[in-house]
Amino acid sequence: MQRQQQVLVRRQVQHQLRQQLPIPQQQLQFVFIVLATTTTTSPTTTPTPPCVPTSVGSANILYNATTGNVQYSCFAYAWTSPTTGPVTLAFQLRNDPSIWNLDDVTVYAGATEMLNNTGFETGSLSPWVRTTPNGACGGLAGGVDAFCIPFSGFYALCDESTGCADEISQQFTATAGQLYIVSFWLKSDSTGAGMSVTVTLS
Ligand SMILES: [Ca+2]
Repeated sequence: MQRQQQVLVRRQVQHQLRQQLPIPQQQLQFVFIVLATTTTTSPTTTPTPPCVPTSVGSANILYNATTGNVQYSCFAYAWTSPTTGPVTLAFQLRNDPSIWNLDDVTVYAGATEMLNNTGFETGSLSPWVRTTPNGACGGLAGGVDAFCIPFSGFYALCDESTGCADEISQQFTATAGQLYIVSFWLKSDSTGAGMSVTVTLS
């Protein structure tokens, strides 16, 4: 039914209610239909990030540190893609004294999640990939294991790369000028020398 007709029928119904006149069956059905359709609209709003995003423009480096927090900490960034095409969100992680734990990695364009296996709840790494841009390094490679400490759910990614950082990444297709809200939770099992984390979008 056209909007003008809907308004007209609604006014007629309101008028008849005020006058306490009997409402024709057809108009009553319309009232029920309007009530039913207005209560089943699904939300399409952007999810609220778990912490306030830092605006980074189109910078490639979102976060870079040589220390870590033993409690899970929230990180969020507002990033605008300078290009249209494949973009890689990458975590370069080195932890000589202990282990990095990473969980709930999300990239939202409006209400659309761009990544898969964001909380590692499949129990495996895919479609994230582990690469070694800094050489073979030592220690245990980044991966999803039962001993990783989750922020939520049952699984997380953990990384015990020593001597140099290995890289965990996932690609998505970006649109030039689109704003993306990136967020993740990160913790280190202990602090000390020989730790680094670098998060990039490029
Ligand atoms: Ca998880």
